[in-house]
Amino acid sequence: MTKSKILMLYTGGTIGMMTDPETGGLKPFDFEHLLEQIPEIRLLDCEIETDSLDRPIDSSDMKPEHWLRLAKRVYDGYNQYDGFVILHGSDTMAYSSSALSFLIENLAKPVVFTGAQLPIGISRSDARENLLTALEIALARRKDNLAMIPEVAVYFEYALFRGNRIHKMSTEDFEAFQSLNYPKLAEAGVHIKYNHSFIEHPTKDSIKLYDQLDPNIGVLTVFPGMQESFIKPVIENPSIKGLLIRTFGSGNAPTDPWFLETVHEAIDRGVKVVNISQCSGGGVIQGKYEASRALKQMGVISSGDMTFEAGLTKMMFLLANFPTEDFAELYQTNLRGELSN
Ligand code: ASN
Repeated sequence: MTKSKILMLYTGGTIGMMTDPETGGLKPFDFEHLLEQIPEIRLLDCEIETDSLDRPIDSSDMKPEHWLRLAKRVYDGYNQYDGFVILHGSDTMAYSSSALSFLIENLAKPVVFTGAQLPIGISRSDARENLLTALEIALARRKDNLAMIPEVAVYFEYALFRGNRIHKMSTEDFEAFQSLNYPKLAEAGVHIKYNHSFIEHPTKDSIKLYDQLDPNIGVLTVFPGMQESFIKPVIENPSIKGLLIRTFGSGNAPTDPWFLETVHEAIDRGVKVVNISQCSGGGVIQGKYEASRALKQMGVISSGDMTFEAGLTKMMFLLANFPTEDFAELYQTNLRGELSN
């Protein structure tokens, strides 16, 4: 029997960082260094091939161009490998895992993101467990030999999540991520227990790669006391095609007439305006309170229970790849498990 093959892609992040002796700050180090620290990888019954960004980065420097490159690398290697593990900084991992979930349609193999809160070289690091279990998950098969996780997922601190359902909640806990609106796909203890009914079914349709994202979007976080002079220019910016308004609670916003009028004008100009909550759990229900009724009436689109990261990357994805289709309808359709019906 031939051994399963995994492609491990290294983008950077704390997992492979070392302290720069000159500045005292943590900075990404090369992949060889990281692999040397985990000799246990060789004990796994599989072949692992590796690839890395030319220059590993702190994930704060992740851009849509990187997401397109990662998605293309998965697509190009799709027939050659049984699964993919992407090592990534935790700061923007939720954006990258969401973006990849949209860019690759009909995925039937695992794409598992992981990283760490402490660098691999530190004795208390969470990197070793995260990486080894992510590899095991990428290798896991069901009884019928299909991949156990045919989706983009994130493994961190004994839990596997759907990639477009997570949010980084803590800079301090090893349990950095949570998925408040969707159950964990698996939990790792002595055994890895898969939550079968919440895992996507592998599809028989062939995989499809989308190769565009439109970053011409704006984000506006509403706050008590926001001033017209600062906020209006953001909404009136002529180059934005989409605007995400981060609202309070279940989609509520200040009802000042200048604010509502400016949003209304943006919609009239053709800007796709989405209502997305500042809360991590629950979602937007426009019209539940008077404070969101006007937004609903003027055509602001509800993000439902999507995370901010999924809502933002979905907007970039739809604007670029479906410019002539009904944005509101597609945005409010569950495309990759990112939205509850
Ligand atoms: N700044 C790091 C990054 O996102 C944080 C981490 O990986 N824990 O690249």
